[in-house]
Amino acid sequence: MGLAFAAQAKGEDTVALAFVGDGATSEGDFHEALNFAAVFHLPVVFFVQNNQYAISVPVSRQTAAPSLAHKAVGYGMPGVLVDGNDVAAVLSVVGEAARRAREGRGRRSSRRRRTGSTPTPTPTTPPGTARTRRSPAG
Ligand SMILES: Cc1ncc(C[n+]2csc(CCOP(=O)(O)OP(=O)(O)O)c2C)c(N)n1
Ligand SMILES: [Mg+2]
Repeated sequence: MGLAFAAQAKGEDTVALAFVGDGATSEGDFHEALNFAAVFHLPVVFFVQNNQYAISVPVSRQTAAPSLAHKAVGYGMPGVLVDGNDVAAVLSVVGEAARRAREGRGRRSSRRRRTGSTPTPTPTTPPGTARTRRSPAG
């Protein structure tokens, strides 16, 4: 987050990739980070590695959301569910997310330079799927 914030301030072409586990998405810090990143259009991609357990707590006991990707919607950012064992699919999804992250940074920067106004929210996009296995709370 800090890296992405600094890169944005310096106008660098950097995207931060943050890795967290499924259990981490149950913690408050995670939600604050997503909110901050979305509001300020930071060039950061949150990669949630869902191995179905937070130590011994199964995903079904961590969230009632249809998938962990749905958590992105509440922050106005796209969420994509992808099969982590499909390397090509992961590469494609992360590449696309990085491109979006860069564009978000660009929109905010150019708008600020022209008008100095507050950035408008990113449109809400329902979680997509990319060659994914279906699971109750993937
Ligand atoms: C609702 C909820 N609050 C708190 C916790 C506690 N918790 C949060 S992160 C974590 C352990 C880390 O889990 P994860 O990020 O999935 O890493 P892994 O254990 O898979 O390495 C635990 C036990 C929880 N599982 N569910
Ligand atoms: Mg886990």
